[in-house]
Amino acid sequence: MNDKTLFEPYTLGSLTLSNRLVMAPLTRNRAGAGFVPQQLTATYYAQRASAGLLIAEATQISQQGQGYQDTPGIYTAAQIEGWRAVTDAVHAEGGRIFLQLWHVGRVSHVDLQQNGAAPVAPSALQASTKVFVNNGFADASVPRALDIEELPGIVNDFRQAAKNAITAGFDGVEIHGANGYLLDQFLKDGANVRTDAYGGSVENRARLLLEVTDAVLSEIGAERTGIRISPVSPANGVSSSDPQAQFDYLVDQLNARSLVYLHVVEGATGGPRDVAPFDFGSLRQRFKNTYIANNGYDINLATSRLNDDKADLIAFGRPFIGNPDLVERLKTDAALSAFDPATLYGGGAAGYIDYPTLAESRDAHN
Ligand code: 8OZ
Repeated sequence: MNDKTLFEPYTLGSLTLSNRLVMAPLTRNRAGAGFVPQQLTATYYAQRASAGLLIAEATQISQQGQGYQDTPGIYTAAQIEGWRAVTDAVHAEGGRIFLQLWHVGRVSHVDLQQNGAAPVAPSALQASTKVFVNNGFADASVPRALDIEELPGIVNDFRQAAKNAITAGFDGVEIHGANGYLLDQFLKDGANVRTDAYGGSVENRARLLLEVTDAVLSEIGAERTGIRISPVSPANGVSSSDPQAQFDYLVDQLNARSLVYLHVVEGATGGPRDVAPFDFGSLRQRFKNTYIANNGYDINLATSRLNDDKADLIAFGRPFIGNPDLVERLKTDAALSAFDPATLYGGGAAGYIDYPTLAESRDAHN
């Protein structure tokens, strides 16, 4: 047996990661005015820099791409500057950090859009989901279908956001193709009933995501471009009649573009892994670069999937919230701390940067 562990270094493109543990992107709604990341956010990520790779939270590429209050952006000079403080703090701790590029599509609210406009979507079908806005949860607004002439603008917003992320000091970007947001809405026929070149067949539904990928690649290079997908997740009200055919095709196309990694939410996002029949091994086998597995992992499942060669890196999400030193805790078989759900979305330092490391909690007791 080759006995791979989570705690050995790993080569990702041109980067050496200190271990195989990835911090999954987590939405925390703590951006300041102008959707600028604050110093608190630099502290939060620097505290977690012992992960082999940090994937910073979903970050909108434009105002149109925003779906929740106080999420950060990467389309203004002030946002780039705010993120620069984050990447500097992480790099000073020896960490590596990618930024997740996000357009929410129909998972938004008129109060978050310019001049109260309707959110945009592949088709004018309302998402059955809630968004966090005006300090509470509200139904996602009824969207309008994007005109085919608007799609190049969205592709260009992703391209510019990737460029901005590199300017801000990120080691790379992750295209958010998961969880029922814009690119996943195009992929899945429960949300996409278009009759043009962007709807209908498996190839047509993948077109926007692949155009975005090509634009990002041409801007920053394949070695700095990863992608996240969630083939069977019902997150934010999406559904697909043919997920295996759709994602086998998509992953073949992504593989041909030599993206640095494929990050897969295996099952229902933040929920059961076995939500629907799906052969994730097929994606693993089709994609020759790094496969990052996510969803409901603990150390035993992580180790067994690495040893069975089902994944190269394992992404943990929520356990990182209450355990800034998650790597050390897993390595030493220490107890994990729970997080406070009341401070998950929004607020300040409390429940964000005040979770102690093991060593800090021992000191506090002495
Ligand atoms: C939780 C709350 C808001 C957004 C995702 C970006 O699911 C998110 C998200 C998660 O990918």
